[in-house]
Amino acid sequence: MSTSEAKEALHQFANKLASHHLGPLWDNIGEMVTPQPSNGVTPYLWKWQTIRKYLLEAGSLLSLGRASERRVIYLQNPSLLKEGKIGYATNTLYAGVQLLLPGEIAPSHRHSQAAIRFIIEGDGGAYTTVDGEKTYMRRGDLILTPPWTWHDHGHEGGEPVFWMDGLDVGLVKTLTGSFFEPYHDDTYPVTGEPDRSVLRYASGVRAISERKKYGYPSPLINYKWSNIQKTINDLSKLEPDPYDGYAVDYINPTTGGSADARLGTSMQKLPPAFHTRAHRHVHSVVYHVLEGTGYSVINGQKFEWSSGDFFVVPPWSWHEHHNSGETDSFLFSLNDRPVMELLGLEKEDVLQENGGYQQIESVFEPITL
Ligand code: GTQ
Repeated sequence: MSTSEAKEALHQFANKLASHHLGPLWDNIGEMVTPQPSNGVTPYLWKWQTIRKYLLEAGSLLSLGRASERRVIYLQNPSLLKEGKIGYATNTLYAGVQLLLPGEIAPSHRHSQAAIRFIIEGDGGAYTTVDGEKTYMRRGDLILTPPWTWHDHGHEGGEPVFWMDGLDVGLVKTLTGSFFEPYHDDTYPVTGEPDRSVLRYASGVRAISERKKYGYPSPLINYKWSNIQKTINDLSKLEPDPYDGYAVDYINPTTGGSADARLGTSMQKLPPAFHTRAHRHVHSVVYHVLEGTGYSVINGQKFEWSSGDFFVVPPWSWHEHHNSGETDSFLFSLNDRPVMELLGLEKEDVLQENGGYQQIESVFEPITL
C-alpha cells in the first residue's frame, strides 16, 4: 500500500467508526491532552460607567419579584459566547453586578452554586439574609452565600445599592450539579442578632461559644472592609509579594482555608508606581477595581483600568499589574483556585525573561458609551 492509500484506508476506517459513534484516539489525542491549559477563553475588560448606567436603566424597566428574581447585568466574555452559549466571565466563573433600589426585595431562594457578593456602592441600608442571619452591606464588604443557604436581599436605605455577584456557575454547569429552589415566601425569617457572625469572628479571634464549630461553610458571612483595609495597611509595613503586592486571601476562620470552599477571593493593594512581576497559573480570575487607576498586562495586551472596572485573567495567562495613579489601588478578585488545588491541577509559572515583565504588544480598546 502506498502512503496515500494507507491514509485513505485510515480515513475510511475513521468514517466507519464514526457511524457507530466511536472515535479514533490517534486523530484527537492532541485536542484532548494539550501540552498546556488551552480553552480559547480570552481576557476582557468592562468599564464601570457602562455597567452602572445600564443597571440604572434596568432599574426603571424591570421590577423585582419572582418573574425576574434578580436585577443583574453580568459579564459575557465574548470568547465564551460562541454557538448560542449564554457566556460567563471565564469557563468556570460567573460575575455580574446587581442593583437594588430603596424598599425593594430580591426574593429568597437557594441553589447549589456558591455565591459571594462584593459591595461596590451602598449607604449601609441594604442587607442580605443568609439562613436567617441579616447582614448589612457597606462598600468594600465581602458577603458569603454558601451553597444551598437561603438568601434574600432587601433595602432599608435611601440610595441605590450596587454590588458584584460571583458564582461558580460555569463549574457547576460543567459538573452537572445545579439545583435551585425558591422559598415559599419573599423573605426567609430573620433569626437572632443581625451581623452576629461579624461580632463573633472579627480580627481573627472567635467567641468561645463558637469553639466547636469547624469546617464548611464558614461561620463568618461578612468580611467587613474596615477590618480588611486595616489588615492590608498593617501588612504594607512588611515586604510585598512580587507578583501580587500587599495581598490577602479571605479565609474561613475555623479552617484557615478559602472563605468559600469553591470560590477563592482575594484583596490586593498596589501603592503608587508599584509594578508586579508577571506570572501565570491554572486558576482563572475576575478582577474588580475597588479603588485606583492603573493597568494590567495580560498575555502581552495592556488593559487600562480605573475604579469600578472589571477584567478577566483567563487560565494560564501571563499577567502583571501596575498602579499608574497617585493613590493606592485596591483590587478585589474572584478565582477558582480552591477547586484547582483540591483536584491537584493548580500550577504556577513565573516569567524569567526581560526582568519578569512582559513586552506590551497591543492595547485593549474598551467599548465606550
Ligand atoms: O443574588 O441570589 O447574580 O441567585 C445570580 C444568581 C445573583 C442572587 C446572581 C443568583 C443571585
